[in-house]
Amino acid sequence: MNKFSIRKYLRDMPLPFCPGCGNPTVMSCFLRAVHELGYEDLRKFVFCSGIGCAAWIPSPYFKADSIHTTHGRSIPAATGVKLVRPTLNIVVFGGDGDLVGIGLSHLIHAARRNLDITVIMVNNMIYGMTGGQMAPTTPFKAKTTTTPYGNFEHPFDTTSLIVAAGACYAARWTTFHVEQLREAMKKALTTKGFAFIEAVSQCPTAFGKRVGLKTTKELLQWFKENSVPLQEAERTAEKDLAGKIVVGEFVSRELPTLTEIVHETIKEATNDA
Ligand SMILES: Cc1ncc(C[n+]2csc(CCOP(=O)(O)OP(=O)(O)O)c2C)c(N)n1
Ligand code: SF4
Repeated sequence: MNKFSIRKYLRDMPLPFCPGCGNPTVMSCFLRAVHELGYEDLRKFVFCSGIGCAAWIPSPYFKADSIHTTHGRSIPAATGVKLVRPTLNIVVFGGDGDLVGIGLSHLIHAARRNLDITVIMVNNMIYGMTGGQMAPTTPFKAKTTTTPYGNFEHPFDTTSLIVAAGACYAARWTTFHVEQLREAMKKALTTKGFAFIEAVSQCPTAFGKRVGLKTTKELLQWFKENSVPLQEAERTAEKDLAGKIVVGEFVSRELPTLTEIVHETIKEATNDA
């Protein structure tokens, strides 16, 4: 295998992320995964993203075809591309606000339909790009610009939700766990069916400074100290998991995909006609 060079996959443009942001880590894990799977370029991929900092990971920086949609609507665009170009790898990148705030129903239904795409959700627990408003993933009691006295609500366990909706592959890691994140991305990309990765990631600018974790180092330390492997979490009382990040592979299974069923149905209907 050739030596990994991130430049091979990127256009020559400066990235838009703040210093210490987790998005470049997620980007680099993904491109390494692509390299280790033997792709010398991104010609076999189409990337879809909505609006938000994480949505800038693929577009326009990847040397690839990409669709930058409106906020929350990346999965409907990905659905259309996959149905008409079933042999391409369709990958959605988005923030937690994009995918489980405004875009939640699309995400659940894509998992239920077993749409054969990979979704990478960068969960920085906040609306980063718009300045740090509370998201459906913001930890209980966390201070944000819209919850200055602390969040009243409990966050979604998105990965478990997506498993329950029918995904074939789902895993959660943090930007502290770069090797596991890259391996999970490789599995997601080689899964037949709906694959979901939750990459818990640091936003020092809009999240960290408000919750008293001012630097990237402190945020990564927090991820390290509060992560609980899934097998251990299964033996732990629910109350002891409050505020913890359960990490690991939540599901890996094979089921017929939407594209297979749609194309099979078209073939049957055409033969009957
Ligand atoms: C329909 C619509 N509503 C609201 C917005 C404003 N908006 C842009 S990005 C965003 C949320 C960004 O948060 P997230 O998706 O978590 O991504 P991050 O920036 O944290 O990576 C919002 C509310 C918009 N662009 N369009
Ligand atoms: S606001 Fe947060 S998520 Fe957005 S680029 Fe800056 S550090 Fe990253």
